This record gives sequence, structure tokens and C-alpha cells, in this order.
Amino acid sequence: YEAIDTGVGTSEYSGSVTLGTAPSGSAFSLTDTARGGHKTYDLNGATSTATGTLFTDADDKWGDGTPSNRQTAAVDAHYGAAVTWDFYKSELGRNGIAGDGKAAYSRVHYGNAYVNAFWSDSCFCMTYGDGQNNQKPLTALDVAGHEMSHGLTAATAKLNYSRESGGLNEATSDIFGTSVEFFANNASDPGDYLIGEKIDIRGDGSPLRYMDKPSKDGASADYWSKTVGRLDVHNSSGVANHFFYLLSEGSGAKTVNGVAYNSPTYDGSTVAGIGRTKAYKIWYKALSTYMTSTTDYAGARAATLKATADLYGATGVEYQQVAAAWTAVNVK
Ligand code: ASN
Ligand code: ZN
Ligand code: CA
Repeated sequence: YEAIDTGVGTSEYSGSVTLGTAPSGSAFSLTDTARGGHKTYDLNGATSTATGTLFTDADDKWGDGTPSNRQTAAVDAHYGAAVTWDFYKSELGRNGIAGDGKAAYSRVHYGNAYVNAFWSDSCFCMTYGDGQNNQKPLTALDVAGHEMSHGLTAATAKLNYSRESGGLNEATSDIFGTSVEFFANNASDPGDYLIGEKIDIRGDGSPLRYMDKPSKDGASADYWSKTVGRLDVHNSSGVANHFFYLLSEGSGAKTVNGVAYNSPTYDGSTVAGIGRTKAYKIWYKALSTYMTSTTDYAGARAATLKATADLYGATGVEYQQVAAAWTAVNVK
């Protein structure tokens, strides 16, 4: 038995949040006992594979919402891991990344002004840089959900990180990252179909990726073509991100949580959204049951159709719209 404490954090991106913490001597540490014991560590600028120093605090009140307080990035990262854990459990019926209740861990303050975040299967951990000028740590909720979901893919379909399977690997992380953001229902970071809108990676306020029309980023594919697998995996992902948007919300113009979208289709066809809850359950079932390391876009269509038949039957509107959404992104 380990005592469970609830700390209070002031995050940079998600407002005031509760944190899973544990007693550490006369103080507390960022150890989320209710979620496998997930811990968050301070790398203090290191770029090594070291674990770092576990965050501790005397009064269990963490961060101040600004990046100059070094606990703040840890608050966002620890919160993001907790929400993702809860999303897997309550929405996907999964006990942690590997399904065995084992926690990963998070490392923040990697390098100096490092503008990226990454999952490593070797440490079963995720790592975050502090962003441009050390002002925008890459710890926003959708990014945390994205990185943790690379662990999920590695534990399930093991999609190879190149060509079309690599695009599907990246899209899986965007799909669950966005789904985690919606699931959190956090007023400071409402759910959207944008990836990285909080971390200002381009310095002009634009998000990193757009799921309703991926080509809005200037590099991603809206539709499948036989050369799509030559793109960087963060751009060939566009086809599946677009599929997920269309399946969730439908084609055409729509406003969700105050954000306006306008999602086109390859052939001018119409897709009727079935809602994101069914859409992510279908994606997860396909990922964990039917996709393999070499699944390509044609295989993803087949896998999601099988998953849909398992979950909702082969004659319902869900099956019909999964087929329609793939056709709308030119995956026949
Ligand atoms: N942040 C990037 C990602 O998760 C790191 C990478 O390119 N692997 O996709
Ligand atoms: Zn990724
Ligand atoms: Ca987002």
C-alpha cells in the first residue's frame, strides 16, 4: 500500500490542475500512484538517456504557470500523462500503454531551447524540450497524448516508422492526442482538430497540423496517392488524420468548440460524421487487432472496416461511413 496524495498544479497550458503525487520524506514527489506510479523527472538541460531528478515539493503546490518556474513544464507533462492514462482506461478499456498497468515516465527540460518532444521505447518514457527561447515547453496536452500514443502503437500494431505505415503511426498519435484533448474537457485547452496549437512551434501562432484539411500546413497530404509514402511520416499522416476528421465530424463546414473547420473530399462526395467517440474506438480496435508493422493505407481501410463490423455490425451507418470516409481521402 502506498498513500495517494493530490497535489495542485498551475500549468502553462491547462490552467489549474490536480496532480497525482506521493509522500517523499516530509515532502511530496510527482509520482502518480493511481496511474501505475507514473513519475516526472527534471533533466535540467541534459540530452543524455539519464532519468533525471524526480520532482519534489514541500507543500504539494506545483508550478506558477510560467516557464521560468521549472516545475511548470512538469505540471503540464504530469497532467498530460494522467489524462492520457485515464483516456486509455475509460475510453479504450486499456490498462496503461502496454495494457499491463505499468507506468511510463516523463522527462522535462531536455536540452536548451529544444523544440521537440519524443517517445522512446528503450526507456518506455517520453521527453520534452523547452521550445523556442525556453518559453514554450512541448508539454501541451495534445502533444503529451501524441507522444504517449507512440508507446501504444509500439505495444500493439508496431507500425514501421517509414512509408505509409509510418504515416499511419504518426496519424495514430495525432488521432489519440486530439482525442485526449477532447476527453480532458479542460476550459483552458478545449478540444480541437489542430495539433500543437498551444506550443507555437512556428512562432506565428499557427498550429503544427490540421486534421480537417491537412494541406493547410503547406506540406501534408489531404488524399492518398501512390507517392504519398515518400513524404515525411508527419505529412503522409495527413490522409489518416483527414479520414479521422471526416468520420468524426463529416465533410463540409462545421464549428466545434468555437473553431471553424471546412473539410473537403477527394471526389466531392459527402461524409456524415458518426462522432469522435465511435471514430477513436474503431481506430483503436483496428490498431490493436488488425494492423501490423507493414499495414499501408489500403490495409488501414480493411482493418478499420473489420473493426467497425466487430463493434457496430457490418450493415450499419458506422460501416457505411467508415467506407465513405476512406473513399473521400482516395483510399479505395
Ligand atoms: N515529436 C516527434 C514525433 O513524436 C518526434 C519525431 O519526429 N519522432 O513524431
Ligand atoms: Zn509523432
Ligand atoms: Ca489540439
